[in-house]
Amino acid sequence: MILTLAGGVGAARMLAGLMQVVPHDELTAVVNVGDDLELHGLRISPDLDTITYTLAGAINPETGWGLVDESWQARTMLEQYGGVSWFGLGDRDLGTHLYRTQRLSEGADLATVTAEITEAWGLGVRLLPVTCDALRTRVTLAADDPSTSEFPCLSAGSEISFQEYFVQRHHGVPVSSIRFAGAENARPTEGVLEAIATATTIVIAPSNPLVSIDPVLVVPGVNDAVISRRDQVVAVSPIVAGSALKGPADRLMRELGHEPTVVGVARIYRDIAATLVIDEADVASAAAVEAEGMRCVVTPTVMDTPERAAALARVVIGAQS
Ligand code: FO1
Repeated sequence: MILTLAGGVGAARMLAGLMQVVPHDELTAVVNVGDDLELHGLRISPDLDTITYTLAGAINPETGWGLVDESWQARTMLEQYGGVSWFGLGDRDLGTHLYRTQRLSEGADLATVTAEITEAWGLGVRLLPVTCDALRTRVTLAADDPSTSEFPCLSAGSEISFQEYFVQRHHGVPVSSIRFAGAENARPTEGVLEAIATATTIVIAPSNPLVSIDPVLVVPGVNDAVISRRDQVVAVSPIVAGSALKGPADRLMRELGHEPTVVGVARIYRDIAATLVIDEADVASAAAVEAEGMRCVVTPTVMDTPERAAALARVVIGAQS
């Protein structure tokens, strides 16, 4: 069984590549829930949904989130009322949140509901939320946020939710710290620790190390479990030539004191992963990565076609030390 520690878009592409190479029922993903939010009384799990929709071939290609062939009637009504519309919920996507919210209100846990949703999409891959307990990524601003006239200006030191940072403020304001509220009381979902213990390879997807992978590792028991399998852990750098392919990973790394390079990524992952896979653009840094105590594998890591995602998946599976 191949286990992937997963955030959103980068992880979805990695899993889509692995699906071409490995039987679907041999793939498990432990997915971040720190991006989750409650809005309009609905429970929304962006990373679980982005992975589900991508693997189902139903992701909205323009945005990288939500569903293809989407309509926005409900959002238009919200705008008409002056309701909350900064977080875009399409009419089809709303069906997912309505179903999840109803099932959770009936007492089903997030793992059960996720299994029902992936089953309905016909996915053979097992998606496990890292925890079914409340865990939310919170971001403290390093500066006043003048970036949005339509929302209240926030002063340095304000703490907001991940989605208020990422979407409402367009991740356009510097961050001074991140915390994962609820982590200390969160229990790993049933099956997570066993999957880590029994996987033949553990892939750390090219997701944001600080706001997608850390909130997975922070659930009590998970980090130690991954460390105990370090030789089988292969991380894929989300940073290519000093930049993130999507989202604010490079800026966040810099703002939180990490070098936004593959060496910076190596320093973050070296305790839990024996191997780091970096893009050919960073080949000159391979020796510096190895100097951090990790094996370094150089290969194309930009998964802009299914063929490239499958090629990367083959390298990752074959890369463990
Ligand atoms: N990202 C945006 O930039 N703008 C949005 O309006 C937005 C809505 C949205 C709705 C459902 C969903 O599952 C994801 C959504 N995202 C949106 C992406 C979301 O912010 C994810 O957390 C990011 O992809 C980071 O993981």
